[in-house]
Amino acid sequence: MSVIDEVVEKVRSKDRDQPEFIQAVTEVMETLKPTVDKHPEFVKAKIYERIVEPDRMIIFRVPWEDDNHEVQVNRGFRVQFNNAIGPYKGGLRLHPSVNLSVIKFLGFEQIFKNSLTTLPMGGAKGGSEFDPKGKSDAEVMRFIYAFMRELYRYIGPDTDVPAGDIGVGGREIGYLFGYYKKIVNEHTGVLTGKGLEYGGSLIRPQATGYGVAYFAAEMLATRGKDFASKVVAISGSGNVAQFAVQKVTQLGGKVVTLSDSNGSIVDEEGINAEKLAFVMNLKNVKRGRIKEYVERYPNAKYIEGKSVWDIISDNGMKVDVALPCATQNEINEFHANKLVRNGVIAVVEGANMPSNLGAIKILQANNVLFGPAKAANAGGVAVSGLEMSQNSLRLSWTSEEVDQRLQQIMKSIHKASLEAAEAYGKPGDYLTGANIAGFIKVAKAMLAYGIV
Ligand code: NDP
Ligand code: 2IT
Repeated sequence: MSVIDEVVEKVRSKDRDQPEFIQAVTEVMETLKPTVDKHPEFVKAKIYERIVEPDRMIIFRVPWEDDNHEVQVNRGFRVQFNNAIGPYKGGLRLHPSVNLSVIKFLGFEQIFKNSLTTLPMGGAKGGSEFDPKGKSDAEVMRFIYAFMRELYRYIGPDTDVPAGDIGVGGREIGYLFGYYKKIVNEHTGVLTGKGLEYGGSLIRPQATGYGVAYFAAEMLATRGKDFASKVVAISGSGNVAQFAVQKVTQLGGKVVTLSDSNGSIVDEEGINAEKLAFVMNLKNVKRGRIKEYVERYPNAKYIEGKSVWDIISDNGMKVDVALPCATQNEINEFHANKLVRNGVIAVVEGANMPSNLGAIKILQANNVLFGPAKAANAGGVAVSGLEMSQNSLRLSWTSEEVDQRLQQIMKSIHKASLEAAEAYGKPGDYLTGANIAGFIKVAKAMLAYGIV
């Protein structure tokens, strides 16, 4: 049995109640196989065994009072996975599906993603099964204060710097930062995704979605193609999806789908800038549902209970590029086969782990350009890294400057992924390339520290 198989086996048996974490470990470890022969020093120092074990996992009670003065209790998580190359860094997710397995998978992925950005950031993730949907602003604020009342002792600008993820946007970061500042009495860059008035970076809200589009454009260019006149399917309708729509549209593509956890819309005429402004107001200000899109734009269709990938599969809808931007495991083998049959050119992941292992294999076997999450959606955390730099410098850069750096970083991740894939015998395989390129830097740093 190879050292990689042994590590995966050990995780399967030790963490058998953590399917998402096992999935992420399997995906990464399988692709690291070519590193084993080239780096006997990693094997000897048991780097593969060590990297799947988090530095620490913090789980805590979050008691708060709802608007009816009833006490509610949620569970908070922060998994500080690896700080070999920089302070822990990664988002906070508020969604009913959050559990230890989900946070561990996200924290594990974040190690390699952050390494790929070229910036000095370790990997972490946190969150709670608290559901912000249907809660008043006051309830969200009281929950967040209670969450930070415990989290504050484990984080800091040189220790661990959380940010947003599903269910955590500008409003939540404001409450988190405000409460941290109050109890620690320090105005420091302890969170990213902050408002511009109190240390945030221009382009951070846009960064993940823009980065996905930039990365996809780089991938298309390797086949002499671009976004012009391409039909693009995007899932989700949150932060990542919204700015992916914006950039893809600016690059000449036509986005025809969006979704939320209740259903999906198809707009064959394309979601143009005006329609996107409607979606942004609907989701970010009114906190409404995507089905309201068809009340405003009756030529579009809303399909309740179906994902974007279900609809494409059921109707034989032809799309050139697919950008899953909602959540994990949206695209399964069935969807992947249908996408292939309908002639998809590229599947580029905006969400974290939106394609399951079988789906990835099918897409790659059929020569579809497959852009893995940790490379394609790294623009968000990359600009978080730039926000940290600006906070340390006590300066702020212009949008042009940050966007320029974001574009450079996405280009460099694309190049590093292709080069590593080539060097380790898997030319054109972005998944293998991204995993190896991200891993090598972290592994070398771990090696330098000895056995800690
Ligand atoms: P948001 O909360 O802004 O939006 C999430 C979107 O996905 C919403 O439309 C939501 O629908 C939908 N969604 C969430 N969970 C499910 C589910 N279980 N089934 C179907 N739809 C679902 O989050 P983000 O846009 O920030 O995050 C989207 C993805 O991108 C996540 O995988 C996240 O980890 C990843 N990501 C985010 C980054 C960031 O900077 N924000 C950076 C890199 C990756 P509803 O409104 O019904 O909840
Ligand atoms: O998955 C991710 O990379 C994020 N949610 C962004 C993390 C960050 O620290 O900006």
